[in-house]
Formats: sequence, C-alpha cells, structure tokens
Amino acid sequence: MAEMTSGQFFVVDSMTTVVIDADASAEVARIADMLAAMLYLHPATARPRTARVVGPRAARVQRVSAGERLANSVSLRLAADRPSMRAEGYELDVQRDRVTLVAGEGSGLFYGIQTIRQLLPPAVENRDAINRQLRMPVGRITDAPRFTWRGSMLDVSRHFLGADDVKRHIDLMALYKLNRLHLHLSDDQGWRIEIKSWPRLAQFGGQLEVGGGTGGFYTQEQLAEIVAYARARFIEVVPEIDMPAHVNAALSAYPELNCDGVAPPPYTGIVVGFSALCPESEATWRFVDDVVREIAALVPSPWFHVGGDEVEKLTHDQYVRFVERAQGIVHAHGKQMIGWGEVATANIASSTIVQHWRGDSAHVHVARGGKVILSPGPRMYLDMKYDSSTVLGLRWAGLIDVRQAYDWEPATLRPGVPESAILGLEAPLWSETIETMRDFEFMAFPRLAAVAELAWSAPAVRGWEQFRWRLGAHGPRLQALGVNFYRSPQVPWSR
Ligand code: IFG
Repeated sequence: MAEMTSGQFFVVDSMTTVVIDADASAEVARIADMLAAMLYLHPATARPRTARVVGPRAARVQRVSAGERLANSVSLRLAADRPSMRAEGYELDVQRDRVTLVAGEGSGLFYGIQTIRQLLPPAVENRDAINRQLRMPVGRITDAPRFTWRGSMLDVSRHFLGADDVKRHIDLMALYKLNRLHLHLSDDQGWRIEIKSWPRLAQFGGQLEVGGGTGGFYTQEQLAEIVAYARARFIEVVPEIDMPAHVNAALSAYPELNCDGVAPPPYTGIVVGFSALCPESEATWRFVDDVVREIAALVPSPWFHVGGDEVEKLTHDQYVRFVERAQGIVHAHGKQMIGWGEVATANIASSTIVQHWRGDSAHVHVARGGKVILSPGPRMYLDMKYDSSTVLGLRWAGLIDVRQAYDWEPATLRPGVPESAILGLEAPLWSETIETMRDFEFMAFPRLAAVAELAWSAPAVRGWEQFRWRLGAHGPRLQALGVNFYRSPQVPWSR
C-alpha cells in the first residue's frame, strides 16, 4: 500500500547519512553498506557494464543509539515485534528531512532498498549523470510479497554462461525482488558443474555446447561463489541435475552409465528425449548418489531439482521407479526434491515440489497435499520469441510478448491448483538459441520484470494498462544499467 505526497521530496546529498541502531546485527550493517554504496559509489547492488567508482566518499553508515533521530538520514531498522511485518515485508516512510525503513527480517530491508532505488532517478544505477540530483518523493509504503517463490531459471547447459554473467543476472534479479535462481546444470549438450568423484563429467561432458562451441563448466569453488553472491542478495540457488533423460553429456563421459556399456558421442543439436540413464545399472545409482551428495554439500538451499522431464527411452514403470529411488537419495542428503511436472505421476512425497511447465499433472500432486511452482510454457518460457520477427528463441509454446507474460492470474491457471498450493512462479530461460549475455538479457528483459510483479503484487494492485506505463518509465533505468532489453511495441518507452 502506498500513499505519496506530490511535489515534496527527500534529497540525497553529500551529507546524507545511512543510520542503523548501535546494536544492529552484522547483517543489517551489511545491508546498510549496500545502500550507502548505492547512494555514493557505483551501486553495490548492480554492476553496470560501465561501473565507475565516483567521488572521494567512503560509503557512510553511522550507528546511533535507539531513539536518536538524525536529520538528513536514511535509517534501517529491524522490528520483529511488528505483527504487521509479514515475511520479506517492509515499511518505508519518506519524509522531507529523513527516511526510515523498517522490516521484520533482513530480506525485508533488502527489498525496501530496492524500492528506494526505484524511487530514485535512474542516475543512481550508474552515476554517469553524476550531477543529477538524487531525490525521492515523500510518502509511505507498506509492502510484502504475495508468493514466496519468485524465480528465474537459467539453462547454462545448452549454452554455457560464465560465472560473472550469472552474477550480473543475480544483480538484475535483486532489482526486481526475485529470490530463487534455478540453475539447469546438466543436459544432453553439456555438464556444467565439477563433480570430484566423477571428474570426466565436467572435463569431458563440459567441453561442448549447442552448435559445437567450447562450452565450459563451473568449478565447485565457482559455484560456491555464485551461491554466496546470490545469498548476499537474499536469493537462494536451486541446482538442477536433469535425469533420467537429458543426460547425453554424462553418458558420453562414462560408458557404465549406459545399459549397453557403450558411450554415445557428444551431442550438440537441440532434439530432446533421446537419452536416458540405465536404471538397471548400479553405476547409475552410485552416480546419482555421488552427484547429489557433492552438490548438496555445495548449495545450502533446502532443494535439489532432479529434472524428470521428457523421458522417452524408459517405460512408465521404469520412470516411476527411477523418480522414487532418486527422491530417496535426495532426502538422504537432507534436501527436498523438486521435479518438472512429469514427476507427479510417480508416488512422490507431499514435501516434493512439482514445477508445472506443460500438461496437467500438477493437480495430482496437489491432491496428495503437495505444492507446486508455476512455469507455464505459454506464459513464462522466456526462450519463446516475442513475436514472429524475433530472431532468437523458439515458438513451440507460442509467442510471448510483454502482455502475454504479464496479463494472467496464477491462482486460476490450472483447475485443482488453488493459490494455497502455489509456492510461486519461476520463469525458465532455455538456451538452445541463446548464446551470449546480451542474448540472455534480450529474452529476459522486460518480461522478467512482468514475472516479478506477478509474483510479488496482489491482483488488486496490478493491471496491464498501468503496468505498461510504469514499465515504459522504467526503460531509462534498464538503459542506465546497460541491459540489452527488448523495446516491445506494446510498451510506451520513455526516453
Ligand atoms: N522443454 C524442455 C527444455 C527445453 C525447452 C525449450 C522443459 C522442462 C523445452 N524441458 O521445459 O529442456 O528444451 O523451450
């Protein structure tokens, strides 16, 4: 809820101080430093291509005793006692002489800072217009998200995306208060994460990508770095090792994973469904256990995604038994399982999360008391072309311009899948045709902003007509961040 007072502003100037309680936690101090860096240096929460460190000032955060009121300050405070403070929520009060931001937990403060960022002019993003006055309108905002799962999925397997580009994507996710980064770490064309007990997976399985390019992979240190970078921005990384299909890269690295003991050649096309781990081979289950174990130790989030999609080489019975046995391994390593919609046909635990992308299995899982993540292809697959003139992308799920991505209601998407069963939304970006970071950005933005609003805001406070104008006014910010976004003709982009 927002009440703004027109014509009055809080002006950020060289004397503005970020203020926290004397006994504030290290986490609050870290978040305050991010705000200070955003106000005085190149934004610590976004790394524009042309980041410049400007001005002699060190980021300034002052600890003050409770109750002390400093003028010309932005104060951050935790108030866990506030019953109105829902998880991830915050209250922002902008007055002419001071700004106060209160939240129940660190994530709420972080999201409040993203709102402060968006109330300030785009110049705050790259400080190129260093002399532009940084001011924000006076008013009060009380805010909290509708869904707890607000996700972006990157397919780094069809085409590999380096760790620095993944971190830039994390920066951009943070601007939109997204909190789940699902990394699709393996597929037919590439294995993208080092597994120390099976070294050829990355060394051999990671050397190619769609089209025959040089591919690549993350060392375990690099994945740990990505995870830390994400968590500092209240984003949980969700690792996916797709199985039992989408495994040609693993099969080509280890003959024993194949039922006939023969390793197929590496594959760099874009056909799906032709590969499968051999359920009868004990090597397969050593492989699954070792891979889950090593990745579970690297990624602190509670989830492990086993994929489970597009299995054409196993019988239904083999598939169901595979999913159930894989679930036992994921649980043995202390994680909750996630799988694409097909896994709902197996006898899975109600604690398992089903990620709906096509077809009609989600209600089966809801009926057993399970929860779902919605990723409906025709609305959320960001590898779909915007329109028939878009060069990048596929179109099997239809064309998705900005309105198609924004103008729908998750709670009424699937019969038998009510809001109470929906953890939230996640927008997959598959990379069969997406090669560079600029390609990823072109397909992700501005549609990911539409997804973020759908996942955060209640239906009562959103609508296509007003969203398109707000998105148009948001264009200069994307420009200031150096994002290669698609200028949809549906949106009145301001200069
Ligand atoms: N479906 C496949 C993806 C990818 C996608 C491209 C899922 C769960 C089509 N599986 O989406 O691997 O090929 O749009």
